[in-house]
Amino acid sequence: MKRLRFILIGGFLGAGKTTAMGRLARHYVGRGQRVGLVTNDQAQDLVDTNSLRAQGFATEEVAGACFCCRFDDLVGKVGQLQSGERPDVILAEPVGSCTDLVATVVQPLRDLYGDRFDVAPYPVLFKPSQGLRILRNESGSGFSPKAAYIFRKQLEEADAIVINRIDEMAAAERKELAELTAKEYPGTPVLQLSAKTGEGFEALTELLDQRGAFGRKVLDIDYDVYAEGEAEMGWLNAAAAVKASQPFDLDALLMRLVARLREAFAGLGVEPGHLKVIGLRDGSFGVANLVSSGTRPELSLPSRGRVAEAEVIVNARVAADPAEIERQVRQALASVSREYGATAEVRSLQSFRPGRPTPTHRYAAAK
Ligand SMILES: Nc1nc2c(ncn2[C@@H]2O[C@H](COP(=O)(O)OP(=O)(O)OP(=O)(O)O)[C@@H](O)[C@H]2O)c(=O)[nH]1
Ligand SMILES: [Mg+2]
Repeated sequence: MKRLRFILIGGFLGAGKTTAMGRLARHYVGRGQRVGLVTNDQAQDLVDTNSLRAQGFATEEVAGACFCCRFDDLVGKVGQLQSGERPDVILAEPVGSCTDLVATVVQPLRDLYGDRFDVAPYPVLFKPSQGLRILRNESGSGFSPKAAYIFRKQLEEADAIVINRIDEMAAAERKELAELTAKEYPGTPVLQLSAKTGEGFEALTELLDQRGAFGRKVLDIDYDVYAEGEAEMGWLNAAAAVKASQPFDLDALLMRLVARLREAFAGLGVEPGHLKVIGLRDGSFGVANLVSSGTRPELSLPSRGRVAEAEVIVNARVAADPAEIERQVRQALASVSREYGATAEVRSLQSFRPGRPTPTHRYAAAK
C-alpha cells in the first residue's frame, strides 16, 4: 500500500478548521490528488461531516471522543477511506477543545504507522476573536483561565501558528497580532490566512508540503487543568425535522436560529465557542455559524433554497451548563420554526460536558 500524506489541522473551536480543510481539499484535487477527510467530535450528528460530504468530499467521522482517545478508530476510518476513495492525502480535523495532539496522535502515527502515513507539519489556526484577549491576558475573553490554558497549549505544540480571518483585520491589527504571537511563541513560524477568501493560502500549502523534523513539540501539560477546562464547555448536538405546509427560505431560518441563540446566550452572559447549524434537503444545504459573543452570525454556506421540509442539525459548544444549552436550543428550534410557519421535531439530542481525555497512546518525548 502506498504511503498517504496525513495532514492534521488544529485550532480552537470555530477557528476555521473546516473552512480551511475544504479549501485544502479543493487545492489538492486541483493538483490531481485524491483526498479523504476525517472529522471528529464528542458525539453524533456533526455539522462538519454533513457540510464536507455535501461539498462532495469523501468524509468519515470519528464520533464519541477525540482522536487521541479514539486513536484506533482514526486509523480504522482512514483505512475505510483507503479502500473506498483511495486517497493520496488525508485531511483530519480534531475537536476544537482538544490539545496534546502531538504526543497522542502525531507521534503515534509516525512511530506505529510510519510505513502507511507520511505525517505533514502540524499547523494550528489562531482564532482572533477570543485569542487576542487570551494572549494579552485580558479578562473578558469569555472563557475561564482553564479554557484559556487549552487555547495556549494548542498554539504551543504547533509547527506553525496560522492567524486566520485576516480578511476582517486592518493591516495594523494584523501586524500587532503577528508580533504578539511571535513573541509568545518564539521559534514558531506565524502565518496569516483567510481560509474564507484564500489570502495567504499559498504559505499554508507550502508549509504542508515540507518534510523534516516536524510534529515533535511534545507538551508539558497538566491533564487536570486540561480536563477541567474542556469540561467547562457545554456540548450539544441535535438533529430535528423542520416541516411546513408552504416552502420557506431555508437560509433565513438558519440565520434566525443562530441569531436567536446568540441573543439567548448573551442574555445569560455565557460565551459561545462555536454555534453552527446546517439545513439539508434534497442535496441542497446551508450552514450558519456564530464563533463568539462579539462576532456577528454568518451564513457561511448558503443553500439559496426554498423548501417545505429540511433536516436541521445544531452543534453548540458554549461555556454554559449543558441543560441550559438544551433548553435554549429546544426553545429556539420551536419558536423560529413557528416564525416560518413550520414545526420542529427533535429526532436526536445529546448535551453534556466532555469527559476527561484518556489518550490511547501518549509519547512523553518525541521519537
Ligand atoms: N471572515 C472569515 N470567516 C471565517 C474564516 N475562516 C472561517 N470563517 C468562519 O468562521 C466560522 C467557523 O469556521 P469553521 O471552519 O466551521 O471553524 P472550525 O474550526 O472548523 O470550528 P469547529 O469544528 O466547531 O471547532 C464559519 O462561519 C466560517 O465561515 C476566515 O478566514 N474569515
Ligand atoms: Mg470544524
